Amino acid sequence: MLKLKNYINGELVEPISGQYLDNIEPATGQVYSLIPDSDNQDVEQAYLAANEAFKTWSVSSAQNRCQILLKISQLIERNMHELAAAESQDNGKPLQLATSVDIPRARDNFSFFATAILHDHNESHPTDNNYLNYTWRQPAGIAGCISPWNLPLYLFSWKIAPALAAGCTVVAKPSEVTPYTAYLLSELCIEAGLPAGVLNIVHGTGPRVGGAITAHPKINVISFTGGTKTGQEIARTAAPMFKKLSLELGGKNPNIIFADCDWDSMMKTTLHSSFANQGQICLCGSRILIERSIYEKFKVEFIQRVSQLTVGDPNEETTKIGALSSEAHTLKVLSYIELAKQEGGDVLTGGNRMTIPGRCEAGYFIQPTVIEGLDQNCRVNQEEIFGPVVTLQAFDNEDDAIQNANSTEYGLAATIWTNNLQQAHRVSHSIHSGIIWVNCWLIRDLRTLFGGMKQSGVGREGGYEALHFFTEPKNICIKL
Ligand code: TXE
Repeated sequence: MLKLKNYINGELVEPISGQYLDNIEPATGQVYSLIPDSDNQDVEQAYLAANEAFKTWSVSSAQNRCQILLKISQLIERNMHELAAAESQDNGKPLQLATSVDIPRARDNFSFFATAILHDHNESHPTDNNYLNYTWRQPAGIAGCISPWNLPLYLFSWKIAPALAAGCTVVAKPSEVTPYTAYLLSELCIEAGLPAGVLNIVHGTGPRVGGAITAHPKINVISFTGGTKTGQEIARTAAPMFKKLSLELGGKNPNIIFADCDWDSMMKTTLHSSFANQGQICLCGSRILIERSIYEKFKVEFIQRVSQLTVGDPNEETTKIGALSSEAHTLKVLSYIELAKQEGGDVLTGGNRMTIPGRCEAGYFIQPTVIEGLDQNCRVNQEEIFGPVVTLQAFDNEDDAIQNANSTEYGLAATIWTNNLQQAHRVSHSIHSGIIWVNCWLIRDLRTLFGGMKQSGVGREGGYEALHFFTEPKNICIKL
């Protein structure tokens, strides 16, 4: 059976304890590889390697870092098919989605930050013509990058690429639920000639490996994407050590549909924003708020189209909805569907676990599910479900829509559908979310900020902000 290894000091190594965890393919429910069950000893080895490598990597030229990161990007492109197949097998997502979104975006993360460092700039401020203040940025140190299972290589590289580009060295931990593409990336880094110790990848569980990274006194920058509860725990550990912290956490995003919207475009994109990646994208619009005058029309057409989405083997080209990431997560999502019924909701379509005959008989599949009749304050409309489950709610006017949209503890993203320009701006300004899409969804320009408000996290990533997060800026003031 395939045995994944840690990537420490430029080499693929076994965990010091010799212990391994099962890695399960969600579409089949079968163990298909073993992953290192690493602990704080492995994290310490990774730290020592990163610390040694920092001496040279942090002062190497931008051109040198650019060339190596571009090489990694090119190798991802060359291995696109293998990486997409690994991502789909590891995570349960349709192969087509991994091929068209996840892996190309991982490739682009490396090429974007590789070239961004060539164009970065710092500020200077002459003061009364007597003094010159300027900002001097240095790599912040050893970065700990911890990523989740929903977009495995995409989010892993989203953290690692800017950290390496900025001159940090890295101790990284992919999710233990989806470790495979991070392992393949370590092979590509060796092939690309990334110097030993610049990137170290330690596999294992959250509390043992992620906990050891967060608690390590010399790993002074932490970039984390995952659940809000985990984010709180990381913040509690990191705060007394005053670590630099970026937390990209959950969402409960509103998708606000006004009556004057472009219907076909809205309907097509809303299907996607509700159920892409089985609803396991922190940016999915899980609360669909619809202007009352079009509520019934929307409901009828949406349910009809949702019920036609093909749930099935991620390898099949026709599959739109693949498997959920794990048995535990599947049970969690199903428990929310039960809770919705207890809270008075009507399941309009879906609502059940599915068995896919053949190879995927024991996999983790749930029908795409649409629920109505729930109060905005009930748990199903307040808590992140992170699965193929959306709720429908009607609103009477703009104020009503804004009030409902802002009614959760989360503030990651929102989508607004309207052809009224003033309304689009007004509502965008009133929604408490870090990202707002108007008449579109999931468009990412790597130059733009990314991140949430409220319980969706702290720190914005994206563009030069992401590079600068991994630097320690100084102001230097010189008398002229
Ligand atoms: O995430 P965790 P889980 C949400 C979603 C999901 C819930 C829990 O609602 O149902 O979070 O998912 C590592 N110290 N999102 O439990 O545990 C862990 O090993 C340091 C939203 O899978 O937060 C993994 O590498 N690290 C989301 C990473 O944290 C720890 C994506 C994320 O796992 C740790 C995923 C600890 N104590 C889930 N415990 C998004 N925003 O995209 C765990 N980890």
